Amino acid sequence: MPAYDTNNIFAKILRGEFPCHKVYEDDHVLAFLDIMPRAPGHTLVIPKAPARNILDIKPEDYAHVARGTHKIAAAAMIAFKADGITVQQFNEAAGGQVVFHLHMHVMPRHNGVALLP
Ligand code: DGP
Repeated sequence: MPAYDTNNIFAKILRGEFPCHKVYEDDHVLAFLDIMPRAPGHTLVIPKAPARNILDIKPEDYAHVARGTHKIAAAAMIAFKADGITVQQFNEAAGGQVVFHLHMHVMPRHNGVALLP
């Protein structure tokens, strides 16, 4: 697996070099709106630790990502009056990953409404 690229777009967002619409931040994670939302409120949760994807991250850092994802999912249910939440995550190009800094997609869902492609 290739090494972590410190110039990926989410690393730049973490360093404040590129803007984002921030939803939540703590010492370990940042959550912000996806620039190409597949559902209203589509949010990405990323670790502050440099990790390419789930194959690369330390378990203790992944625990922070899980905690942040749990928090955002619960908040999105309320904020978007959702009927459910889809959590999705891709690893390496073969696994559908495009940006190579670990991120969890949190997508509020409503009955009868499909995700955008
Ligand atoms: P994937 O690695 O397949 O999960 O796709 C990357 C996702 O990240 C995709 O949903 C679009 C989103 N994205 C890409 N570039 C940016 C960006 O500069 N800002 C934000 N907020 N989202 C981005």
